[in-house]
Amino acid sequence: MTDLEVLERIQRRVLWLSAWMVHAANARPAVDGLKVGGHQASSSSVVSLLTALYFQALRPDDVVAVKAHASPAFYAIQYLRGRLGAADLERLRVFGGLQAYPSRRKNPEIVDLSTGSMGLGAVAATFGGLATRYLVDHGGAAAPARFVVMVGDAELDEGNVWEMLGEEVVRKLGNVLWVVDVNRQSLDRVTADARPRQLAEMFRAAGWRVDELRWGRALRARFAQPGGERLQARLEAMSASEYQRLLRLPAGGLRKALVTTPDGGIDGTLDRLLADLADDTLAALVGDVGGHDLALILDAYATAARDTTRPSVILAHTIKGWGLPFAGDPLNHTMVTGPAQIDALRAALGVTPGEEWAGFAPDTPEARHIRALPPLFLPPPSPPAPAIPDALDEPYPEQASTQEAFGRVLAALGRLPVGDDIVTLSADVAVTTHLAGWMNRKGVYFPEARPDPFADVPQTLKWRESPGGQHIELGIAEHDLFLLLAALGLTAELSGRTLLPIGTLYDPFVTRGLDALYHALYAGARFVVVATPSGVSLAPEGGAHQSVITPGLGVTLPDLAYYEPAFAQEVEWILLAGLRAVAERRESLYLRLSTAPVDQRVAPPAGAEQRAAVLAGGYRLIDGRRAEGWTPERAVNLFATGVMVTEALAAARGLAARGAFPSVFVVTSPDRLYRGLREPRPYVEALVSADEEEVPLVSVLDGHSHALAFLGGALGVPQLALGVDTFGQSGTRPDLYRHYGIDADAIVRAAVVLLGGASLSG
Ligand SMILES: Cc1ncc(C[n+]2csc(CCOP(=O)(O)OP(=O)(O)O)c2C)c(N)n1
Ligand SMILES: [Mg+2]
Repeated sequence: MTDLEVLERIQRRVLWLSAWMVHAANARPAVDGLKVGGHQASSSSVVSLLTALYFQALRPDDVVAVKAHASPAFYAIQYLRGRLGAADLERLRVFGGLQAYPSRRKNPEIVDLSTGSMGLGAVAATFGGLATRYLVDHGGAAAPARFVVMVGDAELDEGNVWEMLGEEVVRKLGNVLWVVDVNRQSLDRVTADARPRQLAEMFRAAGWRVDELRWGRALRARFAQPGGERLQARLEAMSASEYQRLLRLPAGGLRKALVTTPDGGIDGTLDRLLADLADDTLAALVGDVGGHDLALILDAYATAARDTTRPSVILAHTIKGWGLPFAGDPLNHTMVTGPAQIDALRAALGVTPGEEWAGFAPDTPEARHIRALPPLFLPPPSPPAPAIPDALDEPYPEQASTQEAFGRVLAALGRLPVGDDIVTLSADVAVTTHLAGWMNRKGVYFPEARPDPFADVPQTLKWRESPGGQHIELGIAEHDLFLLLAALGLTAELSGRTLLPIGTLYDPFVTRGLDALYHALYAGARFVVVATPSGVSLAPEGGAHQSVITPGLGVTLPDLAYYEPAFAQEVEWILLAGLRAVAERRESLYLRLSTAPVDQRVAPPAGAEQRAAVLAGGYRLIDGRRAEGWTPERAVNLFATGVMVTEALAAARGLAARGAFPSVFVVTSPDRLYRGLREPRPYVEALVSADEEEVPLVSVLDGHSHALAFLGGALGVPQLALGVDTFGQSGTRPDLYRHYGIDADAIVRAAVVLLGGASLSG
């Protein structure tokens, strides 16, 4: 038996198992009345592509991002390769079992890279190629050696795919292979005709090697026969929908449809050319697309592997529902086989009833073939965590913004050994997010050294590009920023070397890449996001640049600690703690900063206890209880985040003058305080004393008020939550603070309301 015949037999089993797995999942008794789902059609279209990959072309140091909706086919393959048991397959979409879409974190023993949300996993995997390249250029091993990315054709409608293709560095990634499953169908319909041609041109324009598997060998042979070009012309001129329609016709009807001209006549020449073919043969021939021709696929994989100078893409034409009763049906995306259909499929694929879950017996050619294959990728052992210094002893000016402090902290880190593990990235805002000092020291990363034409001109930022650089500059593409963070933030798990990636962007544009950020966290990457400037404090820049909702995102995003420090020293402590959390793979950090200067002289003395409080989420800065005559009836607690500390301090002075007893609390992390509410003794409760049990509170932040609105409920006291609850606009800082009701006067007014105003003196 030839290798090709063995692979043919294996792919039939992959097709069967993937269809059966979904069928069985849907036949389970439904306790909640919900359809379980699964994707038989989407799996079947990549069965040949996956079989050729996993049973021949894949090397042990390759990782694969599998098309999300092909997970059943992927699981079937993992089973046949001995990495899953039949019992696992029976637990598709079961709680604690195999996930609906490949999840590295939920099924780490088999899934290399997580996918699911169209486009995101594919691009994160592509940037994995860049991460490997970066590691190699910084003295590491080329592991994983190659990133294979399998995607659906309609998946490429997602704009973030094209953001990635536009990055100059991507064309250098010879360790990336994309395989596009061109089944001409999306979820709803047959896709636009121009699409496959566009895909080829767009990849080519981006510098990729493009290989198109349009037709299989049988059809290609027919095209080469005398008159065959007429059949080829007819097939290639027709629309995708017309072709899909042909696939659905009974064999006899197909011939008629094929030879019928647009005006309803008969193309006699074509009819005569096909006369020697029986109806069934003709139907099989018309469905002979390249993406189901194992020999062509293997060739394409081998050729792609030889070109290591640029990324490759294989555009493989396939049939959605291949081998299934609903092949080519425009609505087959969600279809699941019924009982009669699965019986017919079982018979057609030669599966013995009762042996539905069987693999290959040890003495079969299939089993022998599989035993001879090199092993599949296994994640490396956890590397040691980079050592993060305990302190930097960096001096900060009397008036400093948190953004400026970040620049200083980073520059200080750059002078230490840990600086070698840090890689920064920015989507065209490196200068305005204070990275220049770091970049001047560490240089810009590019896989090849390129001269700086401005080298002889004095510049505040030197643009020195080399493979040794440690800053990666991206286009204005926030999805790229977060997906590159996703890749650089996963090298500990995939490459066995921990990087400390720090991405900077303007805070309002976090939402521009939010899906990608969500994916990066979901996939388990660990990194730091420095978002600056933020809020309406960026006054003259106006509403399109002022972030409002991001604090809420900071509170709600899982695996991401959100901090918004008030003072420079706090930036240092938080960044060091965040880097340690990344090094130890615990969580990622979102640092929301500002350009508004804050008087550092009002900061509390630095010390271990103060540092612990800052990291725990907040502390009391002004203690109203110390004032003479303090009484809880006239006490009010002001909770301020970030730059709002200045307004809160002014408000406290105003309130004290009116006979009230304000305390000022600095909330360094609304996120920590909120998460702490589930602790047996929430940290926020420890911030106030028993005699303050009924003291009302005012909260204020430069962002939407709801991010701190839980405090009153948590402490069981009345609260007025101040913040920016609508879009920003241009103005001076005082103008805007006044307009949005977050200035000292607004805080005083809110406190007076809570204290019942009249009882205050002055
Ligand atoms: C971001 C996102 N939007 C929508 C969906 C829902 N969805 C799942 S599959 C699919 C169609 C995918 O088409 P294609 O990529 O061609 O895959 P295939 O035809 O192989 O199933 C859609 C819209 C999704 N998973 N992710
Ligand atoms: Mg498709």
